[in-house]
Amino acid sequence: MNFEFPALPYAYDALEPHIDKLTMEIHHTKHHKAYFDKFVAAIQGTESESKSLEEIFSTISKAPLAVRNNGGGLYNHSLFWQILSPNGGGLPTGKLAEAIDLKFGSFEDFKTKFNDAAANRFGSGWAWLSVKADKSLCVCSSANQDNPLMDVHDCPGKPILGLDVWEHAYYLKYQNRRPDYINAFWNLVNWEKVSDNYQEAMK
Ligand code: MN3
Repeated sequence: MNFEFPALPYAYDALEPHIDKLTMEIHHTKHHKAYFDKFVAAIQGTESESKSLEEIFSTISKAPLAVRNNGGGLYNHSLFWQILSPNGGGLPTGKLAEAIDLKFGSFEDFKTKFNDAAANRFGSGWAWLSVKADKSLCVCSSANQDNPLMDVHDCPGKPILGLDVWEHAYYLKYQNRRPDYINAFWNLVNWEKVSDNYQEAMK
């Protein structure tokens, strides 16, 4: 079994005031942990046990819904914790900044597009910045715990930045004000990590 439940790379209160301690604690120890446990249970004794999440996602349309939902939940949150940081915010730099300008015109235009994807995702889901097969960038959103690595997704690619817009990600602090949570998110983005993800996806 090559799957593990990742520790949070910072303290539960480290993202205050933008994301509160209780939300982070419940999100990691209850929601993320439950996806992990249910995913492990769903693949036990199947050939998926020896595959990577990326491999599993590439044929997810043929997998049981429990694998899709919980495998997605495991992967998506593991990425999400990594691209947040108490020292985050600011602007991307280097090759990633160039690629964003090339694709979207400017960082502000990219941000508007990403915010729209996050705000307009009806119900539960995620907003993504991905690298497509042709190595260009793409902003999109997905329902539930789907992601751009899944063969069911309409904007396939390798996600390098993701935002959880399930109510469990923001409701305790922001209640129905999803746009306020989305705005606060930009103060936390770990652009160094997103740049690393970008370089990895460009290989
Ligand atoms: Mn979540």
